[in-house]
Amino acid sequence: MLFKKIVLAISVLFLSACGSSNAVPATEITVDMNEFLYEPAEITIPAGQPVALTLTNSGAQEHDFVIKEINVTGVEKEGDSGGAHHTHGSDVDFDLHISTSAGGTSKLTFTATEPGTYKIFCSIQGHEIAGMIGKLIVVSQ
Ligand SMILES: [Cu+2]
Repeated sequence: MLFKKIVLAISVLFLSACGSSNAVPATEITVDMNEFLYEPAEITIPAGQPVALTLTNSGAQEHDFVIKEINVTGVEKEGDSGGAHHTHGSDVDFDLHISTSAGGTSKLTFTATEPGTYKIFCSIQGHEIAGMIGKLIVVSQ
């Protein structure tokens, strides 16, 4: 349902951009983080197109957004609050990772190249086991 709306929004944006540019605008998605969940916990995005993920943290603790293994290109981060808080990994181990301070906002832009279902989790100690997990679904176009 949400994905159809996103596709429609992209189509409208693309049509309105016709003649001026061939660039596909990024799909904009906002995910809120709190103790101890992602809202929404399930995100569906198109493969091969840029996605701009805005992560807000309405909680009282720092949270992060991690996907351990995913094929991505064009990764850009804004407002990453990442500190040395990781208990079972680091940027080196994670294909996608951005941290957001309590009350803060960060932005992660990327293009997922392989359709599939990927697990999202918070790498801060105790959060994943407390239920802070989600699902990223990448669908082919
Ligand atoms: Cu967390």
